[in-house]
Amino acid sequence: MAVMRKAGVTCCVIFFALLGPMLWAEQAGMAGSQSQETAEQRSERLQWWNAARFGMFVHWGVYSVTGGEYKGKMPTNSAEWMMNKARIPIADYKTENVDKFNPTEFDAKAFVELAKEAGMKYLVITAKHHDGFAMFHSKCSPYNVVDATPFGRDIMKELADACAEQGIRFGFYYSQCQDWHHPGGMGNSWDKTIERVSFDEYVREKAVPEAKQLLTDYGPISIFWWDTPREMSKEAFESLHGVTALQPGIITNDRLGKNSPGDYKTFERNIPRLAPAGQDWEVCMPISGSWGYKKSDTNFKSASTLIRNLADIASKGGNYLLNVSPTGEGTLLPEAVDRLKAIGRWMKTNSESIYGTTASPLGRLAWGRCTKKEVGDGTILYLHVFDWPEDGELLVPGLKSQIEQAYLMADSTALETRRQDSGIVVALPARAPDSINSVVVLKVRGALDIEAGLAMPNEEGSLVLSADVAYIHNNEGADQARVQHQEDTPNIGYWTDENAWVEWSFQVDRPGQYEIIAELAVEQDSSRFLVDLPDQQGLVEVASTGGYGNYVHRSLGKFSIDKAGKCSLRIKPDKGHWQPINLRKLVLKKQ
Ligand code: FHN
Repeated sequence: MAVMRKAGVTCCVIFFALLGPMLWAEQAGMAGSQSQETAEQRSERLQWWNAARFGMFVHWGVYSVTGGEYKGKMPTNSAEWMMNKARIPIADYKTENVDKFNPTEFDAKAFVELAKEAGMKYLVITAKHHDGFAMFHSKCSPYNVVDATPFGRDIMKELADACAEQGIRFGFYYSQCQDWHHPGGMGNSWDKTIERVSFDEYVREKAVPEAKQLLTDYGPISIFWWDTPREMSKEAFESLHGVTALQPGIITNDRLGKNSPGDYKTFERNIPRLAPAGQDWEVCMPISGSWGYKKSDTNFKSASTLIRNLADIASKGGNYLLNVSPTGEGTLLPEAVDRLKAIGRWMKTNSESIYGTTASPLGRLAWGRCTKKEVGDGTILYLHVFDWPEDGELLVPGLKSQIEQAYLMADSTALETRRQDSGIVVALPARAPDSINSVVVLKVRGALDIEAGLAMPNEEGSLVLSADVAYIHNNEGADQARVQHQEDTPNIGYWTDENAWVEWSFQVDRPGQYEIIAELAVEQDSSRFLVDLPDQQGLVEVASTGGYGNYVHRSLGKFSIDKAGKCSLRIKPDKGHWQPINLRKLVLKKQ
């Protein structure tokens, strides 16, 4: 047995690591408009955003003239990175792209109409991307769409006006650190003609004045979407952060500075398997492979993927910011238009199951996803059925509540429900109304009564209790322990608090002896915890596995379970002998 050290040592290290973002958050709060905000005011400010669930992201810049191609070569990255990847000198970028940017087909009104038709409630567009080119009439740099291109129109103004007219919330993307054109901007290491000035000078001369202008001259701006945070001076950070105060009520993302949380967390391209605890969040994702228009990019996601992504994200309480890429003519490719229209058709029938919903109260659902709305003293559950059951029986596992009404969202057909031990069964018609995602509406009377997802034994009688189906008793987040992901696999981590414990409920078909094997990682020394089953408890000590990323399978011993039926297993830190562990799963092997 390894010599045990006081748990506090490891806890402190992790705790300090967690303090970083909090300090930045305080700093950010001091500099910004929302410094004195209460939790209630904050949730009011984000109310529209949380209800929206679906927005349009637009990456549009002068790189679209050549569709991401430079002198016959197509760099592998997203098209908006063409200047960087092909190491294009500023002078060449001007003649090849800026001087030729003339998207005469662009129609802001029609563009916003399409976003609206798709069911999107907000639109965020690249006012300036890393190439440093302003897609608006910048007052501080002639390197902008009005002064430097044959087009000569302020695209941001046209879109801001069209959004205001059509009731779509409008936001700007702004690349505050990378600017491959300004001599103080970050990122351009290839153009040796640049006579360097400091980053702070760039922030003073360009980034702050441009951000100010965007937040002053373009009407109500609902979102400011910073990108690619880098280390910067406190002055630079505060001056950039401070400008957002120009628009009271504005919402910002988490990409202004390193460790600056903004109002919400961003995920890029991928949907997290589990929602981040206690945070607002958004997934941004290109409709095809590239953010900016790229001629060679035919990698469009299917309408089915996009519709299911939207339901998946909403079922976890997040927003979907779906990116489109206008061409050099100012239009979207038919592939993108078709997909937006397909989403719009689905939303026409089903948007009630997306807008204003919150995360699913149910565990993992084999057939699809669930979103929820609280109405009066009841709850509506929207069951997003991706895989229509062949036997016509849809099991809502763990649901115990009384069902007031059940019907198909597509045509209001009433559906029969019945209760069984494992949950509520909804009787469905033979054919799914929608092959991609059919929504079944369940109106539940009174408070929701749900039994945490019951893990079921496999054919050999073994049970797998994974981190993502555990119930974490962490006093609503006050005690540290939560589900996180490493290499895309969930684990219960940040378990720095001896008061936090976890519990699984499962079904036992065959009572008897079970060996419990844990997949876990322990950073240092050893950690002791209680394995608590109804018929047997045992203190177990596990030695260090060499690091939080070093997962091993360790037997925790043999335990007996005397009765068949519902059972629960708890893992509780042994106070004073606890070192944080990362726990991926327990496997209960029938002996
Ligand atoms: O480098 C950019 C990229 O071009 C694109 O704008 C995405 C959108 O989230 N953000 C950056 C990478 O994180």
